[in-house]
Amino acid sequence: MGNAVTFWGKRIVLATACGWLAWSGVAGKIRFADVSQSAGIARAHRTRRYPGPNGDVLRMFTSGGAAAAAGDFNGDGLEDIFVTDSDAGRPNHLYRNNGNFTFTDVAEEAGVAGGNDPLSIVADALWFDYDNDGRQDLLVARFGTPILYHNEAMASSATSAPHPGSTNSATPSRLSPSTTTTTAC
Ligand SMILES: [Ca+2]
Ligand SMILES: [Ca+2]
Repeated sequence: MGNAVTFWGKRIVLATACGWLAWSGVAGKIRFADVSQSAGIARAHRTRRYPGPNGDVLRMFTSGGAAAAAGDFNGDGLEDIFVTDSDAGRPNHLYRNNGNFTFTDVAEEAGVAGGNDPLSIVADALWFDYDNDGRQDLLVARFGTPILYHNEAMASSATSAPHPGSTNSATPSRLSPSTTTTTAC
């Protein structure tokens, strides 16, 4: 009996909420606009190309390497975006959020542009603080071996203090490949 009351109670609450949204017009006002061009992040993902009769099939797999990961790598309170590329020698992109609806690609400066070498193909990425030092580190998954980048320094903004344990404080927001973890996928 109690479960039945709970079930119908939830149905009534849900119906009331949907009715309110329809009546208020809130649901109809939700819209998205494509601002990737003006934000500076409109770059096409490229797949790895292979010669031979099975080249197209192999290329299809690397098409699945188009990925993006959001995280505040420089600790300024603004979410930044890491975007993968999968073609041989092509750089990944680390878009630093400028806070004014634009982004700047700082992948080379931060040391995370690489990874698409002859034996490995960048496929995905994840921000997380693996060593609990308060800085977001970056795991780049590849067809091949993954790369774990340790975040070496905080943001270059005046409001961010250098990390006490940093060995690379002269290069703000640099991420270095960790030597503690590399295991095959
Ligand atoms: Ca940020
Ligand atoms: Ca960390």
